Amino acid sequence: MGSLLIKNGEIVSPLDCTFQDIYIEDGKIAALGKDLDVSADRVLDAAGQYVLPGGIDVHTHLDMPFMGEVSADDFESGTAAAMAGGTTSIIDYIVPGKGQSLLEALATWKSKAKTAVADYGFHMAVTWYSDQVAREMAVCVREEGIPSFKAFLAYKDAIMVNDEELVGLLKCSRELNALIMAHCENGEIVAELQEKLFAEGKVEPKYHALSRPSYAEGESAFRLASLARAIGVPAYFVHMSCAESTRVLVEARAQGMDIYGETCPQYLLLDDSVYDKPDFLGAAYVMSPPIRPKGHAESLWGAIRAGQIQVVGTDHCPFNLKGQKELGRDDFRKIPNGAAGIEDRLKLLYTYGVMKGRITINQMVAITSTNPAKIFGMYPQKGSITVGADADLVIWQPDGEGTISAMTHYHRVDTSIFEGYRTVGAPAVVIANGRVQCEDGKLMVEPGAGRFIPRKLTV
Ligand code: DUC
Ligand code: ZN
Ligand code: ZN
Ligand code: ZN
Repeated sequence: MGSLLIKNGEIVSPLDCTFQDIYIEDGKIAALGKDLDVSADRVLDAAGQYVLPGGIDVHTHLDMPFMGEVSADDFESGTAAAMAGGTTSIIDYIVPGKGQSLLEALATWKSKAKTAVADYGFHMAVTWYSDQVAREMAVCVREEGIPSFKAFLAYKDAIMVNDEELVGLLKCSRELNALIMAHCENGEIVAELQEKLFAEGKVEPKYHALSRPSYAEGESAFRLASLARAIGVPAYFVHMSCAESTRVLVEARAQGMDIYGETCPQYLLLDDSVYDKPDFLGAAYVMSPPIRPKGHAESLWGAIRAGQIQVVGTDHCPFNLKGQKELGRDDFRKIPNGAAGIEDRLKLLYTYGVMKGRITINQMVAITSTNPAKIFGMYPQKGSITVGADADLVIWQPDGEGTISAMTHYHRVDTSIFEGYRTVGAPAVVIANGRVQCEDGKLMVEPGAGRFIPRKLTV
Protein backbone atom coordinates (compact mmCIF):
# COMPACT_ATOMS: atom_id res chain seq x y z
CA MET A 1 0.00 0.00 0.00
CA GLY A 2 1.31 3.45 -0.88
CA SER A 3 2.04 6.37 1.38
CA LEU A 4 0.12 9.60 1.56
CA LEU A 5 0.92 13.02 2.99
CA ILE A 6 -1.78 15.53 3.87
CA LYS A 7 -0.30 18.99 4.21
CA ASN A 8 -1.53 22.28 5.66
CA GLY A 9 -4.91 21.06 6.89
CA GLU A 10 -6.67 22.11 10.10
CA ILE A 11 -7.13 18.94 12.13
CA VAL A 12 -10.30 18.88 14.19
CA SER A 13 -10.72 16.85 17.37
CA PRO A 14 -13.49 17.13 19.97
CA LEU A 15 -11.19 19.35 22.01
CA ASP A 16 -9.28 21.55 19.61
CA CYS A 17 -8.20 22.48 16.10
CA THR A 18 -4.51 22.29 15.16
CA PHE A 19 -2.52 22.84 11.99
CA GLN A 20 -0.46 19.71 11.39
CA ASP A 21 0.56 17.52 8.49
CA ILE A 22 -0.46 13.87 8.49
CA TYR A 23 1.75 11.14 7.09
CA ILE A 24 0.04 7.84 6.27
CA GLU A 25 1.73 4.53 5.64
CA ASP A 26 0.25 1.04 5.28
CA GLY A 27 -3.23 2.27 6.10
CA LYS A 28 -2.27 3.84 9.42
CA ILE A 29 -1.37 7.31 10.59
CA ALA A 30 2.42 7.07 10.88
CA ALA A 31 3.38 10.65 11.80
CA LEU A 32 1.78 13.95 12.72
CA GLY A 33 3.43 17.33 12.99
CA LYS A 34 4.03 20.78 11.62
CA ASP A 35 5.83 20.86 8.25
CA LEU A 36 6.62 17.14 8.21
CA ASP A 37 9.73 16.50 6.19
CA VAL A 38 8.84 13.22 4.52
CA SER A 39 8.30 12.14 0.96
CA ALA A 40 5.17 10.25 0.00
CA ASP A 41 3.67 8.58 -3.07
CA ARG A 42 1.00 11.25 -3.08
CA VAL A 43 0.73 14.64 -1.42
CA LEU A 44 -2.65 16.27 -0.79
CA ASP A 45 -2.74 19.97 -0.04
CA ALA A 46 -5.50 20.64 2.49
CA ALA A 47 -4.85 24.37 2.89
CA GLY A 48 -8.06 26.15 3.81
CA GLN A 49 -9.74 22.85 4.64
CA TYR A 50 -10.50 20.88 7.77
CA VAL A 51 -9.28 17.36 8.36
CA LEU A 52 -11.81 15.31 10.34
CA PRO A 53 -11.64 11.75 11.62
CA GLY A 54 -13.74 9.58 9.29
CA GLY A 55 -17.41 9.57 10.19
CA ILE A 56 -18.77 6.58 12.09
CA ASP A 57 -22.47 5.79 11.73
CA VAL A 58 -23.41 3.37 14.49
CA HIS A 59 -27.03 2.99 13.40
CA THR A 60 -27.69 1.40 10.01
CA HIS A 61 -29.99 -1.26 8.58
CA LEU A 62 -28.51 -2.54 5.32
CA ASP A 63 -30.12 -5.38 3.38
CA MET A 64 -32.51 -5.91 6.29
CA PRO A 65 -35.76 -7.85 5.96
CA PHE A 66 -38.38 -5.73 7.70
CA MET A 67 -42.18 -5.52 7.58
CA GLY A 68 -42.31 -7.87 4.60
CA GLU A 69 -39.74 -5.93 2.55
CA VAL A 70 -35.95 -5.69 2.46
CA SER A 71 -34.23 -2.32 2.98
CA ALA A 72 -33.14 -0.97 -0.40
CA ASP A 73 -29.42 -0.44 0.24
CA ASP A 74 -27.24 -3.50 0.62
CA PHE A 75 -23.77 -3.42 2.18
CA GLU A 76 -22.16 -2.38 -1.08
CA SER A 77 -24.46 0.49 -2.03
CA GLY A 78 -25.04 1.57 1.57
CA THR A 79 -21.39 1.78 2.52
CA ALA A 80 -20.54 3.42 -0.83
CA ALA A 81 -23.11 6.14 -0.08
CA ALA A 82 -21.59 6.41 3.38
CA MET A 83 -18.11 6.95 1.89
CA ALA A 84 -19.42 9.60 -0.47
CA GLY A 85 -20.68 11.47 2.56
CA GLY A 86 -17.52 11.12 4.65
CA THR A 87 -18.58 8.15 6.76
CA THR A 88 -15.83 5.54 6.72
CA SER A 89 -17.18 3.02 9.26
CA ILE A 90 -20.61 1.78 10.24
CA ILE A 91 -22.20 -0.50 12.80
CA ASP A 92 -25.14 -2.37 11.35
CA TYR A 93 -27.88 -4.22 13.22
CA ILE A 94 -28.27 -7.96 12.96
CA VAL A 95 -31.96 -8.63 13.56
CA PRO A 96 -32.79 -12.29 14.23
CA GLY A 97 -36.42 -13.34 14.08
CA LYS A 98 -38.24 -14.26 17.28
CA GLY A 99 -37.04 -17.73 18.25
CA GLN A 100 -34.14 -17.64 15.78
CA SER A 101 -30.60 -18.42 16.93
CA LEU A 102 -28.49 -15.28 17.21
CA LEU A 103 -25.50 -17.10 15.77
CA GLU A 104 -27.47 -18.27 12.78
CA ALA A 105 -28.53 -14.66 12.12
CA LEU A 106 -24.91 -13.59 12.57
CA ALA A 107 -23.83 -16.03 9.85
CA THR A 108 -26.42 -14.52 7.50
CA TRP A 109 -25.20 -10.97 8.19
CA LYS A 110 -21.55 -11.96 7.78
CA SER A 111 -22.38 -13.14 4.33
CA LYS A 112 -24.42 -10.02 3.46
CA ALA A 113 -21.51 -7.82 4.57
CA LYS A 114 -18.95 -9.42 2.24
CA THR A 115 -19.48 -6.67 -0.32
CA ALA A 116 -19.01 -3.77 2.11
CA VAL A 117 -16.69 -1.05 0.85
CA ALA A 118 -16.30 0.50 4.33
CA ASP A 119 -15.26 -1.05 7.63
CA TYR A 120 -18.19 -2.34 9.63
CA GLY A 121 -19.14 -3.80 12.97
CA PHE A 122 -22.37 -5.39 14.12
CA HIS A 123 -24.81 -4.81 16.96
CA MET A 124 -26.99 -7.81 17.76
CA ALA A 125 -30.71 -7.23 18.24
CA VAL A 126 -32.31 -9.51 20.81
CA THR A 127 -35.92 -10.10 19.85
CA TRP A 128 -36.63 -12.84 22.40
CA TYR A 129 -34.91 -14.10 25.53
CA SER A 130 -34.02 -17.55 26.88
CA ASP A 131 -31.04 -19.49 28.26
CA GLN A 132 -30.01 -20.17 24.68
CA VAL A 133 -30.04 -16.45 23.89
CA ALA A 134 -27.91 -15.77 26.98
CA ARG A 135 -25.38 -18.40 25.88
CA GLU A 136 -25.27 -16.98 22.37
CA MET A 137 -24.85 -13.44 23.69
CA ALA A 138 -21.76 -14.68 25.54
CA VAL A 139 -20.38 -16.07 22.26
CA CYS A 140 -21.08 -12.74 20.54
CA VAL A 141 -19.14 -10.82 23.19
CA ARG A 142 -16.28 -13.24 23.80
CA GLU A 143 -15.66 -14.70 20.37
CA GLU A 144 -17.30 -12.51 17.77
CA GLY A 145 -16.40 -8.95 18.79
CA ILE A 146 -20.04 -7.92 19.26
CA PRO A 147 -20.50 -6.35 22.71
CA SER A 148 -23.68 -4.29 22.05
CA PHE A 149 -27.24 -5.60 21.97
CA LYS A 150 -30.47 -3.88 21.02
CA ALA A 151 -33.93 -4.44 22.42
CA PHE A 152 -37.01 -3.22 20.60
CA LEU A 153 -39.60 -1.98 23.09
CA ALA A 154 -42.01 -1.45 20.17
CA TYR A 155 -43.22 -3.59 17.23
CA LYS A 156 -45.63 -5.71 19.29
CA ASP A 157 -46.23 -9.23 17.97
CA ALA A 158 -43.10 -8.94 15.85
CA ILE A 159 -39.73 -8.15 17.44
CA MET A 160 -40.75 -6.41 20.69
CA VAL A 161 -39.45 -7.83 23.97
CA ASN A 162 -41.52 -7.59 27.15
CA ASP A 163 -40.25 -6.35 30.52
CA GLU A 164 -39.38 -9.80 31.77
CA GLU A 165 -37.24 -10.45 28.69
CA LEU A 166 -35.69 -7.01 28.99
CA VAL A 167 -34.71 -7.70 32.60
CA GLY A 168 -33.08 -10.97 31.52
CA LEU A 169 -31.19 -9.12 28.85
CA LEU A 170 -30.00 -6.40 31.22
CA LYS A 171 -28.80 -8.96 33.78
CA CYS A 172 -26.97 -10.86 31.07
CA SER A 173 -25.30 -7.64 29.91
CA ARG A 174 -24.04 -7.11 33.48
CA GLU A 175 -22.30 -10.47 33.41
CA LEU A 176 -20.82 -9.94 29.97
CA ASN A 177 -19.90 -6.28 30.40
CA ALA A 178 -22.01 -5.55 27.34
CA LEU A 179 -24.12 -2.52 26.45
CA ILE A 180 -27.89 -2.72 26.07
CA MET A 181 -29.36 -0.31 23.58
CA ALA A 182 -33.08 0.16 23.13
CA HIS A 183 -35.60 1.38 20.63
CA CYS A 184 -37.77 3.29 23.08
CA GLU A 185 -41.43 3.42 22.16
CA ASN A 186 -44.12 1.67 24.21
CA GLY A 187 -45.37 -1.01 21.82
CA GLU A 188 -48.66 -1.47 23.69
CA ILE A 189 -49.58 2.20 23.35
CA VAL A 190 -48.68 2.12 19.65
CA ALA A 191 -50.70 -1.05 18.98
CA GLU A 192 -53.72 0.39 20.77
CA LEU A 193 -53.65 3.69 18.87
CA GLN A 194 -52.96 2.02 15.51
CA GLU A 195 -56.02 -0.16 15.90
CA LYS A 196 -58.23 2.73 17.02
CA LEU A 197 -57.16 5.06 14.19
CA PHE A 198 -57.49 2.38 11.53
CA ALA A 199 -60.96 1.43 12.80
CA GLU A 200 -61.98 5.09 12.39
CA GLY A 201 -60.97 4.93 8.72
CA LYS A 202 -57.79 6.94 9.31
CA VAL A 203 -55.43 5.18 6.95
CA GLU A 204 -53.08 7.85 5.51
CA PRO A 205 -49.36 8.17 6.34
CA LYS A 206 -49.94 11.01 8.82
CA TYR A 207 -51.73 8.60 11.16
CA HIS A 208 -48.49 6.67 11.50
CA ALA A 209 -47.16 9.65 13.45
CA LEU A 210 -50.36 10.07 15.47
CA SER A 211 -50.25 6.41 16.49
CA ARG A 212 -46.77 6.85 17.97
CA PRO A 213 -46.96 9.87 20.31
CA SER A 214 -43.87 11.27 21.99
CA TYR A 215 -45.22 10.25 25.42
CA ALA A 216 -44.93 6.61 24.29
CA GLU A 217 -41.21 7.24 23.71
CA GLY A 218 -40.85 9.01 27.06
CA GLU A 219 -42.56 6.17 28.94
CA SER A 220 -40.40 3.56 27.38
CA ALA A 221 -37.16 5.50 27.91
CA PHE A 222 -38.06 5.99 31.59
CA ARG A 223 -38.84 2.28 31.94
CA LEU A 224 -35.52 1.25 30.41
CA ALA A 225 -33.60 3.75 32.56
CA SER A 226 -35.39 2.54 35.68
CA LEU A 227 -34.76 -1.14 34.96
CA ALA A 228 -31.11 -0.45 34.11
CA ARG A 229 -30.81 1.46 37.36
CA ALA A 230 -32.29 -1.38 39.41
CA ILE A 231 -29.98 -3.89 37.77
CA GLY A 232 -26.97 -1.60 37.87
CA VAL A 233 -25.98 -1.47 34.19
CA PRO A 234 -25.43 1.24 31.59
CA ALA A 235 -27.89 1.73 28.75
CA TYR A 236 -28.10 3.54 25.43
CA PHE A 237 -31.20 5.14 23.87
CA VAL A 238 -31.11 4.80 20.08
CA HIS A 239 -32.69 7.37 17.73
CA MET A 240 -34.12 9.78 20.31
CA SER A 241 -36.72 11.99 18.68
CA CYS A 242 -38.42 14.04 21.37
CA ALA A 243 -38.37 16.24 24.45
CA GLU A 244 -39.76 13.51 26.72
CA SER A 245 -36.96 10.98 26.20
CA THR A 246 -34.42 13.81 26.36
CA ARG A 247 -35.72 14.78 29.81
CA VAL A 248 -35.43 11.15 30.95
CA LEU A 249 -31.85 10.99 29.67
CA VAL A 250 -30.79 14.25 31.29
CA GLU A 251 -32.35 13.33 34.61
CA ALA A 252 -30.89 9.82 34.68
CA ARG A 253 -27.43 11.21 33.92
CA ALA A 254 -27.84 13.85 36.63
CA GLN A 255 -28.49 11.00 39.05
CA GLY A 256 -25.17 9.47 38.07
CA MET A 257 -26.36 6.80 35.68
CA ASP A 258 -24.30 5.71 32.72
CA ILE A 259 -26.90 6.40 30.07
CA TYR A 260 -26.03 7.46 26.57
CA GLY A 261 -28.23 9.04 23.93
CA GLU A 262 -28.29 9.05 20.16
CA THR A 263 -30.38 11.09 17.76
CA CYS A 264 -30.50 11.43 13.96
CA PRO A 265 -30.55 14.34 11.49
CA GLN A 266 -34.22 13.80 10.60
CA TYR A 267 -35.28 14.47 14.20
CA LEU A 268 -33.05 17.54 14.38
CA LEU A 269 -34.18 19.10 11.10
CA LEU A 270 -37.70 18.04 10.12
CA ASP A 271 -41.11 18.52 11.74
CA ASP A 272 -44.35 16.62 11.38
CA SER A 273 -45.70 18.90 8.63
CA VAL A 274 -43.90 16.46 6.30
CA TYR A 275 -46.86 14.11 6.77
CA ASP A 276 -49.19 16.65 5.12
CA LYS A 277 -47.53 16.20 1.73
CA PRO A 278 -50.02 15.26 -1.00
CA ASP A 279 -50.13 12.10 -3.09
CA PHE A 280 -48.88 9.67 -0.48
CA LEU A 281 -45.49 11.45 -0.40
CA GLY A 282 -45.78 11.53 3.40
CA ALA A 283 -45.03 7.80 3.28
CA ALA A 284 -41.38 8.61 2.61
CA TYR A 285 -41.22 9.98 6.17
CA VAL A 286 -42.83 6.96 7.77
CA MET A 287 -40.20 5.75 10.21
CA SER A 288 -40.18 4.92 13.87
CA PRO A 289 -40.07 6.97 15.95
CA PRO A 290 -41.90 9.36 13.62
CA ILE A 291 -40.93 12.95 12.82
CA ARG A 292 -42.17 15.08 15.73
CA PRO A 293 -44.10 18.36 15.96
CA LYS A 294 -42.09 21.60 15.98
CA GLY A 295 -40.26 22.22 19.23
CA HIS A 296 -38.89 18.77 19.97
CA ALA A 297 -35.84 19.35 17.81
CA GLU A 298 -34.74 22.26 20.00
CA SER A 299 -34.58 19.93 23.03
CA LEU A 300 -32.37 17.56 21.05
CA TRP A 301 -30.01 20.32 19.87
CA GLY A 302 -29.78 21.60 23.45
CA ALA A 303 -28.88 18.15 24.73
CA ILE A 304 -26.19 17.75 22.08
CA ARG A 305 -24.69 21.11 23.00
CA ALA A 306 -24.71 20.15 26.67
CA GLY A 307 -23.01 16.82 25.96
CA GLN A 308 -26.07 14.91 27.18
CA ILE A 309 -26.72 13.34 23.76
CA GLN A 310 -23.38 11.92 22.64
CA VAL A 311 -24.10 10.43 19.22
CA VAL A 312 -25.79 11.35 15.95
CA GLY A 313 -26.38 8.27 13.79
CA THR A 314 -28.84 7.97 10.93
CA ASP A 315 -31.04 4.87 11.37
CA HIS A 316 -30.40 4.50 7.64
CA CYS A 317 -33.13 2.09 6.52
CA PRO A 318 -34.33 3.05 3.03
CA PHE A 319 -37.45 1.78 1.31
CA ASN A 320 -38.56 2.85 -2.15
CA LEU A 321 -41.84 4.69 -2.47
CA LYS A 322 -42.53 2.61 -5.57
CA GLY A 323 -43.04 -1.05 -4.83
CA GLN A 324 -42.25 -0.85 -1.12
CA LYS A 325 -43.81 2.07 0.78
CA GLU A 326 -46.84 1.99 -1.51
CA LEU A 327 -47.84 -1.39 -0.07
CA GLY A 328 -49.33 0.70 2.71
CA ARG A 329 -51.38 3.00 0.52
CA ASP A 330 -54.60 1.89 2.19
CA ASP A 331 -53.17 1.20 5.62
CA PHE A 332 -50.40 3.25 7.25
CA ARG A 333 -49.56 0.24 9.42
CA LYS A 334 -48.24 -1.57 6.35
CA ILE A 335 -45.82 1.13 5.15
CA PRO A 336 -42.30 -0.22 5.72
CA ASN A 337 -40.70 2.00 8.37
CA GLY A 338 -37.48 3.77 7.53
CA ALA A 339 -35.60 6.25 5.35
CA ALA A 340 -32.12 6.95 3.98
CA GLY A 341 -29.57 9.30 5.47
CA ILE A 342 -26.14 7.68 5.63
CA GLU A 343 -24.71 9.91 2.87
CA ASP A 344 -26.18 13.16 4.16
CA ARG A 345 -25.32 13.12 7.86
CA LEU A 346 -22.10 15.14 7.89
CA LYS A 347 -23.25 17.73 5.36
CA LEU A 348 -26.48 18.31 7.26
CA LEU A 349 -24.75 18.63 10.62
CA TYR A 350 -22.16 20.97 9.19
CA THR A 351 -24.72 23.17 7.41
CA TYR A 352 -27.54 23.22 9.96
CA GLY A 353 -25.42 22.64 13.06
CA VAL A 354 -22.00 24.25 12.69
CA MET A 355 -22.86 26.98 10.17
CA LYS A 356 -26.02 27.93 12.08
CA GLY A 357 -24.06 28.23 15.32
CA ARG A 358 -25.94 25.41 17.05
CA ILE A 359 -22.80 23.31 17.59
CA THR A 360 -19.08 23.79 17.06
CA ILE A 361 -17.05 21.86 14.50
CA ASN A 362 -15.42 20.13 17.48
CA GLN A 363 -18.82 18.97 18.71
CA MET A 364 -19.61 17.78 15.21
CA VAL A 365 -16.52 15.56 15.30
CA ALA A 366 -17.44 14.32 18.77
CA ILE A 367 -20.98 13.24 17.87
CA THR A 368 -20.22 11.80 14.43
CA SER A 369 -16.94 10.01 15.12
CA THR A 370 -15.09 10.18 18.42
CA ASN A 371 -17.95 9.52 20.85
CA PRO A 372 -19.38 6.60 18.88
CA ALA A 373 -15.87 5.10 18.66
CA LYS A 374 -15.43 5.42 22.43
CA ILE A 375 -18.87 4.20 23.45
CA PHE A 376 -18.79 1.21 21.12
CA GLY A 377 -15.22 0.05 21.70
CA MET A 378 -13.39 1.19 18.54
CA TYR A 379 -11.28 3.97 20.03
CA PRO A 380 -8.52 5.02 19.32
CA GLN A 381 -8.25 2.76 16.26
CA LYS A 382 -11.24 4.69 14.90
CA GLY A 383 -12.53 8.15 15.78
CA SER A 384 -9.14 9.75 16.40
CA ILE A 385 -6.38 11.37 14.43
CA THR A 386 -3.39 10.02 16.33
CA VAL A 387 -0.27 8.09 15.42
CA GLY A 388 -1.14 4.40 15.09
CA ALA A 389 -4.84 4.96 14.37
CA ASP A 390 -6.45 3.72 11.16
CA ALA A 391 -6.02 6.37 8.47
CA ASP A 392 -9.75 7.12 8.13
CA LEU A 393 -9.88 10.80 7.33
CA VAL A 394 -12.07 13.37 5.65
CA ILE A 395 -10.63 16.48 4.07
CA TRP A 396 -13.58 18.80 4.50
CA GLN A 397 -14.11 21.68 2.13
CA PRO A 398 -15.84 24.30 4.28
CA ASP A 399 -17.51 26.23 1.49
CA GLY A 400 -19.20 25.41 -1.75
CA GLU A 401 -22.95 24.87 -1.91
CA GLY A 402 -24.97 21.86 -2.87
CA THR A 403 -28.50 20.53 -2.84
CA ILE A 404 -29.56 17.13 -1.59
CA SER A 405 -31.66 15.18 -4.05
CA ALA A 406 -32.68 11.61 -4.79
CA MET A 407 -31.64 12.36 -8.38
CA THR A 408 -28.01 12.67 -7.40
CA HIS A 409 -27.44 10.71 -4.20
CA TYR A 410 -25.66 7.37 -4.02
CA HIS A 411 -28.40 5.88 -1.83
CA ARG A 412 -30.20 3.19 -3.80
CA VAL A 413 -33.65 4.56 -3.11
CA ASP A 414 -36.13 6.66 -5.08
CA THR A 415 -36.75 9.42 -2.52
CA SER A 416 -34.84 11.63 -0.12
CA ILE A 417 -36.39 12.95 3.07
CA PHE A 418 -34.00 15.90 2.65
CA GLU A 419 -34.96 16.59 -0.97
CA GLY A 420 -34.09 20.20 -1.86
CA TYR A 421 -32.13 20.82 1.33
CA ARG A 422 -29.31 23.26 0.62
CA THR A 423 -25.93 22.33 2.03
CA VAL A 424 -22.72 24.22 2.58
CA GLY A 425 -19.41 22.37 2.75
CA ALA A 426 -18.65 18.86 1.60
CA PRO A 427 -16.07 16.12 1.83
CA ALA A 428 -13.40 16.97 -0.76
CA VAL A 429 -11.39 13.78 -0.17
CA VAL A 430 -12.43 10.73 1.84
CA ILE A 431 -9.69 8.35 2.92
CA ALA A 432 -10.26 4.97 4.56
CA ASN A 433 -7.44 2.76 5.75
CA GLY A 434 -5.04 5.02 3.89
CA ARG A 435 -6.75 4.73 0.50
CA VAL A 436 -8.56 7.56 -1.27
CA GLN A 437 -12.17 6.39 -1.59
CA CYS A 438 -13.87 9.50 -2.83
CA GLU A 439 -12.52 12.68 -4.36
CA ASP A 440 -14.60 15.68 -5.44
CA GLY A 441 -17.74 13.56 -5.27
CA LYS A 442 -16.32 10.74 -7.38
CA LEU A 443 -16.26 7.33 -5.74
CA MET A 444 -13.30 4.98 -6.10
CA VAL A 445 -14.44 2.23 -3.78
CA GLU A 446 -13.82 -1.46 -3.97
CA PRO A 447 -16.57 -3.95 -3.05
CA GLY A 448 -15.32 -6.23 -0.31
CA ALA A 449 -12.55 -3.87 0.84
CA GLY A 450 -14.44 -3.13 4.07
CA ARG A 451 -13.17 -5.10 7.04
CA PHE A 452 -15.05 -6.33 10.07
CA ILE A 453 -14.20 -4.34 13.21
CA PRO A 454 -14.18 -6.64 16.26
CA ARG A 455 -15.08 -4.53 19.28
CA LYS A 456 -14.51 -4.66 23.03
CA LEU A 457 -16.11 -2.15 25.37
CA THR A 458 -13.87 0.00 27.52
CA VAL A 459 -16.14 2.79 28.83
N1 DUC B 1 -37.30 2.19 12.75
C1 DUC B 1 -37.36 2.41 11.45
O1 DUC B 1 -37.92 3.41 11.04
N2 DUC B 1 -36.80 1.51 10.61
C2 DUC B 1 -36.08 0.40 11.04
C3 DUC B 1 -36.29 0.01 12.41
C4 DUC B 1 -36.78 1.08 13.27
O2 DUC B 1 -36.77 0.95 14.47
ZN1 ZN C 1 -35.33 1.45 16.21
ZN1 ZN D 1 -32.90 1.46 13.62
ZN1 ZN E 1 -29.41 11.21 -0.10
